[in-house]
Amino acid sequence: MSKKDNIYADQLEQVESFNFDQKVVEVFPDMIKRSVPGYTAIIDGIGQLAKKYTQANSSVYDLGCSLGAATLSIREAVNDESCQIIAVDNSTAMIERCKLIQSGYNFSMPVEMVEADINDLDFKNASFVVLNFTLQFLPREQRQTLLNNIYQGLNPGGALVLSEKLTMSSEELDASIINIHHDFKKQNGYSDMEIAQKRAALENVLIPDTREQHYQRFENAGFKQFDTWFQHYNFASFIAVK
Ligand code: GEK
Repeated sequence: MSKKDNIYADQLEQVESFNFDQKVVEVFPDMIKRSVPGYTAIIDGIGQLAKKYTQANSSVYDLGCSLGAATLSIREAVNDESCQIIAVDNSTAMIERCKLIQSGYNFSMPVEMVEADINDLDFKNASFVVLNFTLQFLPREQRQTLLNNIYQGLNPGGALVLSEKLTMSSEELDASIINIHHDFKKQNGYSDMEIAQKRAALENVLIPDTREQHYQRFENAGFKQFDTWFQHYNFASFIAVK
């Protein structure tokens, strides 16, 4: 059981920019479930999609794996010892805890956990790649290059799953869905102050794009087939197939 997320419960004199440090690691499973609508359904869906797209003797990548929730879902669903999962995160605190968690499960699919910047990876023989709420934390100018690299490393028939917080297509709609998302957080026990301070911490750190921007990047990278397979409020998950 993860500890309750109280990071922004007290009034802070100054709200620092959000980063994935030890404090966040301690409460991460609670934080992400209470903050991201549809998170559990997406994690389950990633397992099912992995089962469909993972090819024998290939690699699966979980990019920005945090504590490895998607990795676990894939390991459980695919359970093929001819494949390997490479789970990558550039936060030392996250990857250390991820190693501890993954070692507690005994699935046949080998998993390698790597502390690295996902921009520096050389993707090879990949059949399934996951970017579950990670791309939104990269500077915008790095996003297309990463998608290009993933596309180049994917085998034909392989798939990328990309989950992101979205900006809606009009300002009015965006404001109204953001309000509904804040209500979702309130229903999950966050106070108005916690929501406001977290929002300030994520300013210029989590930079959401529109669905159209994501679709354009898929197209630019070379993907011919892509669609939204899940959406809850302004949180969506896309699949793109090579
Ligand atoms: C999940 N996928 O539970 N290189 C490597 N890792 C990065 C980089 C980078 N350049 N930038 C950010 N990260 C997970 C949830 S959380 C999303 C992903 C959230 C990592 C960062 O350290 C963090 O662990 C993760 O991306 C984003 O399915 O907290 O909203």
